[in-house]
Amino acid sequence: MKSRIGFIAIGQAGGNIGKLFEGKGYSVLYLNTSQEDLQTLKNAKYMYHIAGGEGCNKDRDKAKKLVAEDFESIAREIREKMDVSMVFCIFASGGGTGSGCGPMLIDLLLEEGLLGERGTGAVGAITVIPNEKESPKAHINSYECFSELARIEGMAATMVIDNAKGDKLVLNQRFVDLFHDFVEIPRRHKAERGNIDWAEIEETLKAKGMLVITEVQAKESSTAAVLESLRKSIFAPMEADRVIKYIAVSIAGSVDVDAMRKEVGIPLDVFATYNDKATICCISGLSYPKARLDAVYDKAVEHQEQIIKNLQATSGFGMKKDVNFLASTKQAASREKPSRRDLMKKYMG
Ligand SMILES: Nc1nc2c(ncn2[C@@H]2O[C@H](COP(=O)(O)OP(=O)(O)OP(=O)(O)O)[C@@H](O)[C@H]2O)c(=O)[nH]1
Ligand SMILES: [Mg+2]
Repeated sequence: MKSRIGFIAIGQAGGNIGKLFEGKGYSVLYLNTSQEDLQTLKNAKYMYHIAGGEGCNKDRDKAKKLVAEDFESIAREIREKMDVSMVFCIFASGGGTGSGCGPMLIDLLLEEGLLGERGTGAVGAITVIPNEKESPKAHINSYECFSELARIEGMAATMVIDNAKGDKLVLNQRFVDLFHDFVEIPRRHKAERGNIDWAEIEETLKAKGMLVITEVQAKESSTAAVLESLRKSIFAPMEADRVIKYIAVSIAGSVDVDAMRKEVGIPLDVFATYNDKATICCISGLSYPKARLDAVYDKAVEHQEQIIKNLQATSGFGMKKDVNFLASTKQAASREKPSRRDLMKKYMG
C-alpha cells in the first residue's frame, strides 16, 4: 500500500508527521515557506522551499499568496515526486504556512487533476486542531482553515488530530501507527471468514468527511472497549448527531459489528476481516466535528474586544464581524494583481 499513498507535508507540524511516514517507507514531499524549518528535516528525500518565503509567522494570507505566485513550480514538483493514486496533505490548522496553503493546494490539485492516472487521483487531508491553551490567533486560523476545507468539492477523507488529546509528538506517532496499521490490513490480515482488499481500504479513505481510526489490543478487545477507544481517540470527537459512510474493521477477540453499528451509526457498507493481535476499526464519511469547531470559534472570539482595542491603539482601523476579526486591523489591503485562476481568487479574499 505504501506505493499507492503519498503525503505532502506542509509547515512544521506537517513536516514532523511527514517524517514519521517517510520512516515507514511512504513517499513524502515536504513543502515550507521557511528554509530553516526545512533544514530541520534531516535525511528527507524530497523537499521544496516555496519561492520567496521566509516563514509565515501564523499569517495564512501570506502563505496563500506565496503558493499562488509559485504554483507552477509547486505543481511540477508534485507531479514529479508523487507517483501515487492517493495523496494526503498534512498540515496544522492553527499556524500560517500549513493552514494557509493546505486547503488551497488540495483544491488546486483536484481542480487541475495533478495526481494519479489521467488526473483521477484522490486528495485528502490530515490536519491538527490547536489545544484550548493556544492563542486566539491559532484558533482564528484553525476556524478559517476548516471553513475552507469544508467547502472543497470532491475531496477524500479528512483526519483531524486533536491537540487537546495529549502531547503533540506522542499524538504524531500514535496517528502514524494507526494509519499505517489500517492500510496494511489487506497485506497482513487474511481470514477464511472474510478479507479486506485494497479497493475497500481505498473506498474508505476516499469518502468525503471525517475519518477516525482506533486500535484495541486483542486481550482487551470487546465491542464496549472499541466504542470506548473511539470516544477517547486522538481525533476530534465525532459529532453526536452524525452521518457515517463506512466501517472497516479487522477484528481480534469478540467484537460484534451489529452492536457497534447501533452505537456508531448505520453505514452504507461494512468491510470486515479478522486477526489475532488487535482490533483495528476505521470509520469514514463522518460529519464534521461541529461541536469541537464551535469550541474553536468561541476561543477565537473570546478575547476579541481586548485584542481589537490593543491593535486599534496602534492602527486605528475598525472591526469586521467575522471570525478573523484581526483581518480588518491590518493595513489597508494592497490590491492583488489579477490571479491566474478563479480558484486562487477564491482563497485570496
Ligand atoms: N500534533 C502536532 N501539532 C503540532 C506540531 N507542531 C506544531 N503543532 C501545532 O500546529 C500549530 C502551529 O502550526 P505549525 O505547523 O507550527 O505552523 P506552520 O504551518 O509551520 O506555519 P508558520 O510557522 O506560522 O508559518 C499549533 O496549533 C501547534 O500546536 C506537531 O508536530 N504535532
Ligand atoms: Mg513554521
